[in-house]
Amino acid sequence: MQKKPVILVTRKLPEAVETRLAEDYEAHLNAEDQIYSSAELISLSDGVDALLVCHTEKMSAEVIARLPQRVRAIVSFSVGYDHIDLDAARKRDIFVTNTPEVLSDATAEIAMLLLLGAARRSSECEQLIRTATWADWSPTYMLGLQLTGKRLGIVGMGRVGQIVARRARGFDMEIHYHNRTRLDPEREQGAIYHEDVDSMLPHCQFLSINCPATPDTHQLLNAERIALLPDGAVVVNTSRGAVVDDDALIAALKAGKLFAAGLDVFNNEPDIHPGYRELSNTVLLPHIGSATVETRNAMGFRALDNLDAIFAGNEPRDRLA
Ligand code: 8YV
Repeated sequence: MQKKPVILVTRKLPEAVETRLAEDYEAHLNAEDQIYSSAELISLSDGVDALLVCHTEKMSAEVIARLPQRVRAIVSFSVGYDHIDLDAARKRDIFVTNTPEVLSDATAEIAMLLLLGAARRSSECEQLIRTATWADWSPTYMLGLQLTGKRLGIVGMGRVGQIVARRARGFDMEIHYHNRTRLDPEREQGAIYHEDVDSMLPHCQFLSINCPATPDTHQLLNAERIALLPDGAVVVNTSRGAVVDDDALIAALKAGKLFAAGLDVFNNEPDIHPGYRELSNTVLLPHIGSATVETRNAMGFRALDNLDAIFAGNEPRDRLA
């Protein structure tokens, strides 16, 4: 009988996914779910045919260069791939795959939650209840902003961005977007295209960041761009923290330039900029965009489909390198 490929699984995955992994592969699971250092990743890759990683594992050029020769694939349990140096993988002829599509709905739901939560001050309100400091009701108490009928700008009109647009249309929002390329009219669904982000920002009473983290989008939302937003705008981010300049966003939230922000992703997770915690006008979530049972199972199975294709000698569906 042919030997099963050996897979290093760097994080604990949903049970159904680990069950299939253990059936089809010699899977080295991480039952304790401890985060491996770069040195541990390299030493644990000894005798391994592929790595199944999450965004928590930084597969830098240095790490990839030091992986044992036997490693043929890095299969990521994520749509984002800013944690993997694709050029370094190509140089080593290592396959790299991600898990697009299956997490778009769940992530768009979190964007809606953040838009609503930031606009209606949900964290601040809940805090009042939890700390037993809710004193009274009054006509001017805890006033927020309404989404209905407002203008929403979307930076990055990929799969998630398009679903955010669809959901926001249900709130009668007018959709503006910036994307590297304009969508065809069928996918645009009446959304207003802006060739450059700076010309879109003055229209955005609400802004949703849905673009990937790349060198081009690094700190895209900086002090100059925040200044272009209308006073009292709301910003939400469900893509990557690297797209935002934390100091600039915190300063704008403190100064009242922005009404609120809703963030699911941060620079340097989980040791986020402490300034966010001190602000009452932030809704802060611990990177749970794709954290539903259905979606995490689907991400795992999609990663396994990619692995299966690679070890069957076929082109994996979600090949990045
Ligand atoms: C995942 C994400 O939970 O897929 C992504 O890119 O940001 C998250 O939704 C995470 O990356 C898992 O590795």
